[in-house]
Amino acid sequence: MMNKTWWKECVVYQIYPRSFADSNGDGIGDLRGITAKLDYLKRLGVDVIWLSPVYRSPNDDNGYDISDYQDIMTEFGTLADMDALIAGMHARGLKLMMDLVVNHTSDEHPWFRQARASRDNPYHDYFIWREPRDGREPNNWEAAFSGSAWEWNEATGEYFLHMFSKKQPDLNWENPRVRREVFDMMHWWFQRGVDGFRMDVINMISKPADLPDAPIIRPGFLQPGFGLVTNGPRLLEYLAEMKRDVLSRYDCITVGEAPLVTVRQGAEITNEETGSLNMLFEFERMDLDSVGGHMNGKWAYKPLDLRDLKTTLSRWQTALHGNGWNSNYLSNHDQPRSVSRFGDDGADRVVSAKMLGTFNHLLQGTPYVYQGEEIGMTNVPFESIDECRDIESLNIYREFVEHQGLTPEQALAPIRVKGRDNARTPMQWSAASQAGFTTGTPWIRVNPNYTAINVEQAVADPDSVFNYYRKLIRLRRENPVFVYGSYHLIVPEHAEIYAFTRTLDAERLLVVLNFSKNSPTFTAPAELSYSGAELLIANYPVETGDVRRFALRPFEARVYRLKV
Ligand code: TEU
Ligand code: CA
Repeated sequence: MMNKTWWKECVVYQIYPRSFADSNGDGIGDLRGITAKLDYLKRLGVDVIWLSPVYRSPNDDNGYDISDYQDIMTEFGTLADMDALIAGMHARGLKLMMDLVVNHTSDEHPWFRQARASRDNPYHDYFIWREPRDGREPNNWEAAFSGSAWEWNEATGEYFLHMFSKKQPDLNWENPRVRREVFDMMHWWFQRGVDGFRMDVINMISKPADLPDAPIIRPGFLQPGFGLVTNGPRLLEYLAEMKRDVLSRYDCITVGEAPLVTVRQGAEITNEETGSLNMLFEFERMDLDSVGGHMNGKWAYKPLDLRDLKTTLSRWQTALHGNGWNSNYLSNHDQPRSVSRFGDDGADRVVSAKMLGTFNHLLQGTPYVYQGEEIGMTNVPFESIDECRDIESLNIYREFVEHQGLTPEQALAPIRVKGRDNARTPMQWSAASQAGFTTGTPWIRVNPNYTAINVEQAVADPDSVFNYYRKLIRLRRENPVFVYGSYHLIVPEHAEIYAFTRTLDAERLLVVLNFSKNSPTFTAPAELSYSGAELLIANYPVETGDVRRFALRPFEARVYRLKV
C-alpha cells in the first residue's frame, strides 16, 4: 500500500520574486511584496510556496548565481523580512520551499574569490580547474547559455568549469568540505523555519573524472556537454549523504530539478525506501516541441504531437506508481507560458487554461502552479531584444545574429516562442498602471494584456481560471483518489484527446481532455465498465448524457467519478 504523506497531497505554487509584487516602488519585486499577498495565495488554496532564489547575488542569472547563501539579495529585502515572510506563511498554514543552488556559486562568492587567487588557497579545490589543452579550453563542452563551458583564470594559469554563465563556476562536490558547507547551510535554513528545498540542476553535481570531449553533433568546436555531466558516477552517493546528514532530520519536502534524467533514474532517486528525494522535475515533457538533435536545441521549434506527450508522461506515471513519486508542471521561470504553448492564448484562452489546469492536477504526482498560471497569463509579444533581460536569450540572440547570420527579426522569433522572459514579466494584479505590480518602472515590461488578464478581474469573476483552480485544488484535497489513484491511459492513439482513469480501491475517475481547437468525439473503450457517472468538474456546462460517447468542444475538460 502506498504511504500517505503531506507532500504528496499538497499543491505547490512557484513564486519568481523579482516579478511577483513590489512593495517599495523600485520596480523590482521583493519579500515584503510577497508577504502582502499571502492571503491571496491562501484563498487560491495552495499549500506550499516554492520561492526562486532570494539570496545575495550579483544577478548575472537572476539569483541563480549566489554570492552569500545565508543572506538576502539587497533588492529583495533583509533576513528580518525573510523571517516575517516565514512567520506569515506558517501563520496561514503555508509551507516554504527554498531554492537550493549548489551545482555552482556566483564568481563573487568569497569561496571563489579566494579559490581563484592561488592554487594553494584552501578554497581552490572547492571548484573544478584544468590545465589548458594545446593552449586552449580543456575540452569541447558548450555552456548552457552559449560559449565555452571553460573560463581562463590568469592568476592561477588555469581554466575553471562553468556549465552555465561564466559568473557561475561549478562547485567540486568531490571535495567533502564542499558537501559539509552545503549541508550546514541547509541545516541553518531548516532551523530558520523553511520546510524544504527545490534543488537546482541537482543531477549535475557529480562530474565524470576525466571530463572527456562531448560527441560531435554539429560543425565547429563547441558541443553540448550536458549529457556528460548529468547523472554522474557519484550522484546517488552524494544524495544519500545529504539525506542521511540533513533531509532525514526534518519533516520536509524536496524536489530535484534533473535535466536529462531517465525514468529508471527517477524511480531510483525518488524510491521512498531506498531513494533520497521526494520527487524530480523531469524535462522530457519540455523537449517534445523542439526538433530532436537539432543544433539549436529548444530554439528549433516543432508543433507538439499529443501522442508523444501521452507516451512520455504515461511512462513516468506507470513506472513511478507505488515505487517513487512524480511532480507535475507545465511551466516555470525557465519555460514559456503554458496556455500559449500547450493551449490557446487567443479566443480559447480561458477554456484552454482551465483544461491544462485540470490536466496538471489530475495526473498522479504533486502539482506545481507557476505564478500567473492560475489566471491564465500568456507569452509576451516582445518587439525587440532590448525588451528582453534573460542571459540565455540575450546570448542566443547574439549567437543567431553574429554566428548564424540571422536578421534581428529572425533571431527574435524563437525567443518569442521559447524565451524564459515570457514567464518573467510582472504578475498582473489589476488593470491599474503597471498591472498594480509597482508604483515605479518595472525591471522588465508588463504584458500589455494586463488590462484584461489580472487577479482583481479573475477573483471577482466566478467563471475565471482562478476560481476554476480553486475548485480543482479543493476537489484534490477532498478526494484521495486524485492523489493516490493509479493512472491508466485510454484512447492512446487519439491525436487530440488525452484521456485516462485514476483508480483507488473501488473508486475511479474518468478524465477526458481535448488538447485541440477542434471537436473530436470521445468514445469510452468497451473494457471501461461502470454503472453510473457523476460529473465532478468541467470547463463547459455539461448536459447529462451518455458518458460512453460524447462530442468535445474546443479544449474541453471533464472529470467524472465513476460508479464501478
Ligand atoms: O535551470 C536549469 C536548466 O536546465 C535550464 O537552464 C534549462 O535548460 C533552460 O533554461 C531551459 O531552456 C536551472 C534554473 O531553473 C535556471 O533558472 C538557471 O538558469 C539554471 O539552472 C542555472 O542555475
Ligand atoms: Ca521592490
